[in-house]
Amino acid sequence: MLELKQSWPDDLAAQYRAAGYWRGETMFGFLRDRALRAPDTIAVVGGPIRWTYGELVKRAEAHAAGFLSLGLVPGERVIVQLPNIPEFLSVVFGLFRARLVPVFALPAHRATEIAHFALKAEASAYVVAERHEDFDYRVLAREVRSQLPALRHVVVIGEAQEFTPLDALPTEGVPLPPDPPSSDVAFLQISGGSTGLSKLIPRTHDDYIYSFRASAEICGLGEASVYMAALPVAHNFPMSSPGIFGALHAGSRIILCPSPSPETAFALVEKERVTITGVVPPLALLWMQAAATTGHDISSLKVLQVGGAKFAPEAAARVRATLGCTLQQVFGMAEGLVNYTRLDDPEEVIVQTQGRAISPDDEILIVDDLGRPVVEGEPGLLLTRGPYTIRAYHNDAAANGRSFTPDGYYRTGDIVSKTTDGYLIVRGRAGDHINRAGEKISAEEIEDHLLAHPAVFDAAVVSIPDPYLGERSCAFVISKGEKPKTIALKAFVRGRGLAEFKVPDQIVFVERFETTAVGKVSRKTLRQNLREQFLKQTPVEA
Ligand code: OOB
Repeated sequence: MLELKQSWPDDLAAQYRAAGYWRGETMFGFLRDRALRAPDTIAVVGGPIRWTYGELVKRAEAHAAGFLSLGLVPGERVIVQLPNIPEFLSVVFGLFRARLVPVFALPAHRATEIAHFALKAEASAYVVAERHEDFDYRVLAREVRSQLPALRHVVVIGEAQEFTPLDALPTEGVPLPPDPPSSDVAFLQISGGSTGLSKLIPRTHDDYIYSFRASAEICGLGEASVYMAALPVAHNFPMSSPGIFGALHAGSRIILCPSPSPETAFALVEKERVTITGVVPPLALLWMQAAATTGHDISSLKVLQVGGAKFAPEAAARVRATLGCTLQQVFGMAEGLVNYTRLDDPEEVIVQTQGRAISPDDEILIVDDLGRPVVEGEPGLLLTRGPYTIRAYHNDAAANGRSFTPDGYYRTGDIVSKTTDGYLIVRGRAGDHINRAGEKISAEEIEDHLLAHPAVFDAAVVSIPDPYLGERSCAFVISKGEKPKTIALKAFVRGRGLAEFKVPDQIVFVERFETTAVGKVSRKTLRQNLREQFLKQTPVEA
């Protein structure tokens, strides 16, 4: 098994410790400390369940014993694919307690993605809930296991069929290991996947805890705060910006919302007196529209965070009037850097910018294509390094070569400009992914799936501006032989075992792709040209 590593140069690590960013806290340790201080405070609410901090810790310890009783040993990787249910927390903190390493998959991921994560991480176990939103995860687990016998255990929350029910695992009698060093990798996050398949992001206890503790401070979280997770909690935004972990660190209450529809979310805001939540721009639009006619009292909501994709200033300007709360723009990435507008920033800053970095030691460089710093205020490529931005992906030398500069900056692929106050404005991006309502889709990954179809000669996938999703995906396809039906081609891609959001929204058949006199144009230029031609012919609706 490959060792999990994430490290910073010694002098910087010493600096981050001296500055008090890295305090030696661990993922399980911080929760245990909270529970010692306030055992009877409610930590998490989901469906009919309400667990106190004390109960959550007890359950996590019981699960830790259960996982170790299966023969898993500290350091082994466990794929966790759970929806917004309280067991997400008890399982994940149980894994932390056992020094097992969660790999966070989204509920939307399917066999191809799970198998890829399992292979790359060399995972030995997989935890799912029996069903969620009419999808049976046992069917998925069966498919993945048949491809990957190394995935020794499948643990199911609910009716387990041939797998291991979480409930049946022993809850004691297995010695638990001592706390890990805080510089250890605590878990693997999944990258948005701008090129090819998603990469695995090793985050340490030190760096991640710093990011969500500081985020909780920026967001004013405290014991009286009620944080609602409306997006899938496995995503970095609702997990740590400040997310469920930041809320627990601050001693707040977490409400797990099963679906982000305004109906469900507003009812929970009213019932649980939610004070802060986070959404992606398309949901913010939907919520603003629904607020006009809702019968629910959402006046407890003080802060609406919006991030994951660019929130148009015109929409941002309407948040306060329609939802009666402060907007906070959040521009972050699972690799590290997160920027926030501050709650007391002038309205213009909140509406027009994507915020400024968490840490005084976040280093931000904005450069041109040749890596030279641009003139202040001008747009350029965003490079960053700092106390919670990774220096390397796990088990992916090629991606590391592309994604990090020799002096350790992460190439975000985002094109931004910076105001004189250090606030970033996202202008676009250099990479070829599609940001579909905050879900990142790699053009290359989808092209490869399309090319696997016998009637596809070539394919180029591009992003098209979309009034609701922000961007949607459009596949330009050259067929060979008989042209397949659009619906059949979409079904084919879906059938390859992919998250539904990756199935092209639109397919356009073309006769050929443009080449230049000197030969083939680059994929990048080809995608750009196709997008431009398409937009000329099909103006985007307002
Ligand atoms: C968040 O994380 P990821 O890893 O799914 O995606 C990161 C990418 C960024 O590089 C950028 O391209 C885009 O998503 N993005 C935004 C944005 N927030 C993220 N683009 C424009 N405006 C924004 N506000 O998406 C993420 C992680 C933590 C907190 C928030 C979002």
